[in-house]
Amino acid sequence: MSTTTSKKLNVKTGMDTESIKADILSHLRYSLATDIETANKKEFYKSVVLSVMDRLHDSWLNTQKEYREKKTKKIYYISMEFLIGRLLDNALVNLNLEQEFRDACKDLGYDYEEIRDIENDAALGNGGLGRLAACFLDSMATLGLAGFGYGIKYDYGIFKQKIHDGYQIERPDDWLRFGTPWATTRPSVMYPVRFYGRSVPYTDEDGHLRFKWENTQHVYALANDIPMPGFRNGVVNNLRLWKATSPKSLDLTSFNQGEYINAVRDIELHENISRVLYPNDKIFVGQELRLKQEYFLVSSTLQDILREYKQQHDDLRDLPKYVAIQCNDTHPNLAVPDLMRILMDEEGFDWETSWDITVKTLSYTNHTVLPEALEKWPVSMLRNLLPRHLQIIYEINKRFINKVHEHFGDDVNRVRRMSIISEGEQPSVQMANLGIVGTHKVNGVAALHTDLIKKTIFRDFFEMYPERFTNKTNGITPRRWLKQCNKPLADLITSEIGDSWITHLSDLRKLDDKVNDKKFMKKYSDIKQQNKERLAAYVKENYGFELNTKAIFDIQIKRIHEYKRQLMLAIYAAAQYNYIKANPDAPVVPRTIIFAGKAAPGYAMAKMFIKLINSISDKINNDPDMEGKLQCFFLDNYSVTLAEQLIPAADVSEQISTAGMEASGTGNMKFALNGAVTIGTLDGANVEIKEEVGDENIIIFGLTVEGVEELRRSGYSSWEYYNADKALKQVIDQIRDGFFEPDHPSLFHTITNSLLDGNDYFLVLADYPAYAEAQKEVDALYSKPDEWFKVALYNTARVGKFSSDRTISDYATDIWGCEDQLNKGREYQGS
Ligand code: Z16
Repeated sequence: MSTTTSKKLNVKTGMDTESIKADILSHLRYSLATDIETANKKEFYKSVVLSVMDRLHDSWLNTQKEYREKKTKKIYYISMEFLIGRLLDNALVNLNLEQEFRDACKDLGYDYEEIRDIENDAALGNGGLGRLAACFLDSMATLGLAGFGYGIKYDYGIFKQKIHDGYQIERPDDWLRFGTPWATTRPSVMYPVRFYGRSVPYTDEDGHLRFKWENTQHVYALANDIPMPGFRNGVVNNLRLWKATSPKSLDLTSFNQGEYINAVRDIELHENISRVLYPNDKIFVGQELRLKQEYFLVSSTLQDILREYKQQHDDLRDLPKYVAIQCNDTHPNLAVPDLMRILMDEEGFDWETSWDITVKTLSYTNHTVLPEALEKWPVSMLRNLLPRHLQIIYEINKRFINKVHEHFGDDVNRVRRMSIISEGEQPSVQMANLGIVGTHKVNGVAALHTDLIKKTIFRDFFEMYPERFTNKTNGITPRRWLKQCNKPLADLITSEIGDSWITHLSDLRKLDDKVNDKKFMKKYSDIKQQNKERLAAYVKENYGFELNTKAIFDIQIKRIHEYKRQLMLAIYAAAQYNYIKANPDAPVVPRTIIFAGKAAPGYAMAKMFIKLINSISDKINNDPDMEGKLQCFFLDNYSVTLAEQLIPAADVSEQISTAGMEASGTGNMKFALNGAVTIGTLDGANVEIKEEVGDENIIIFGLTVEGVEELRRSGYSSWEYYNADKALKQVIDQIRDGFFEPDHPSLFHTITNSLLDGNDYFLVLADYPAYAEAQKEVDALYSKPDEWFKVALYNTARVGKFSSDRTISDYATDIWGCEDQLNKGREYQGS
């Protein structure tokens, strides 16, 4: 681009309020064919975003140009989920244009907050895994890494949750109904993705046996790009989301009328591939449409990567030097056989060369040890849908099993455990095994989790390939999870220690000294109170319910799952109710317990937990004896945007999973950063949070991983715990006997049966007494506000490690081989 054009563009995309106003007006008129008098709020919002986009486009193009010119190594983060949430605040914070846009809106007669709230969340993810991908994009751009996200542009994101009579109801999330101004469709970037057909052998000119994948059907993947700006560094990376479109070459002239209508109707069938996000969290459901989605993502992304690569390089054997591909969980692991297929069938390489390139280019992240979550695609389904890939997988497995024999001798059980193909009634492809064999690095997401995968699910593989396993403790972006969502706290911190923390989160350690600064501590605690009141106003407005802002705000927000043990907090709430009823004059530390989270639509137990929480809440909130002492509330439709309101208002962060089951958790980090005190088990990243904040500044309780193992081995009996704890027994009896649901007294039997006759797999009863004790510690600490806020501040000050900037630097160094790109002078140095 010549300087003159870019100068001209810069005039149009000025950084002052007046030129922003002019652009908003111009977009109303020339992009949306309306004007300030007649536009509605949605149109005004769109014009605002288009004006923000104007201010990103030069940097977006320049960034890509620079990567091309410098032949920068590119990092591709492939993920079925990107839970990016709203983008407006984030873009303005990163461009440093918040005030200007605020003023522009105001001058044009709109309140910025109202406009911001028009935006639908881009909720293209289930939970932690998808949100992690979003934080990583923010950090890659902020660190100036050439990092690109690749995913699917689902028409429908995670379902909208409503609560009817205490039950979860799912509604479609039609987030694209009015389009999104953030995504740019790129007609020039479209690839065919093939399915079905068969693998046909032939002999090439050199007499080698080769294979062709023939008679396939195809759909097209069309690129939609969303800009990912770094924090005030001029970098704008890209999130490319693929939309499925039908083959364009329908020759409609040869059809008679009926065939024509049918052909047009069939377009929809092709487009169904990118229709909807599967709403399952940690349960593998072997649906063919999901497998199609996974291959659709992998195939289009690899075609795009290789096309780009070939424009700049001529030898594919250098691919690992210039490209790193990270698979977010096993969902994109068909990249292993697909890259092999491309290199052999299309590029003419032999097996060994192709394998070397593939393994060195790819790496895979594991996010859970729960066996029911691991993907195992039936061989029969793959044979039908991707016959050539299945053939390659069989060959990978054959060669791998030979290596296993070389390494371990004839150990049939080990071979059976390690085989990529599991034999049996329904032979299937173990996608995790494929990921370990076919990539150079496998990482866990917290220290404890990585230790566990080495010792349990991937033990055999660890013994064979110890150098492949590595830990990369998760992190969160401080831009969204402090600067944006908790502006009062961010401003206070900046006024005390400057703003370097925004990109160097460990600088928050400078706040350690402030614990004895009375004036500072007053401001710090006032901000928490102000955030609680802001949340209370929101709840009042949307639910007509009045939160007691003098109470401890005790919050558990995450997907509903048995292992996360929302049930334990619900039991605690009921036990507090019973205690207050029995001791009306006893002093209690007031508490407001808040839950939010979605249950997978097919997960009956999790849905029953939601109903139980709502029934207990009704009992508590409608009893005048609880007034000023206890409240319990379930907020519907948990989302990134809701988390941004809840987390800054939390006093207590509930992180109470059964030890060994939560791979990392990332909510735990967001709460600690915003000055909530964690009550938690020694699970996932809680272990590392404890190391950072110090034992006195976190409330840890319950069984450890070893304790859980030992208890199970020695013969756990939940009945013993039920009989041993009076308060616990009372609550379980109440749940079982219909106390919370008198019109349907047996409603919760599935829950109580799983706790008692089912022997409580998640050890809720085993941990309950320790949990109740820990909650007493919470009360005691909260009763001494000075002590409490010291602990809270130590949390804010000491969780710098959990910035996703640190996580990404670690990936860059140990997995992606692009550490040279870090800190190339583009980073924000503070002001
Ligand atoms: C998910 O969100 C996670 C794991 C998984 O297998 C599937 C989904 Cl949808 C979560 C983990 O539960 C959580 O502990 C972790 O922090 C997060 O992934 C990111 O690694």
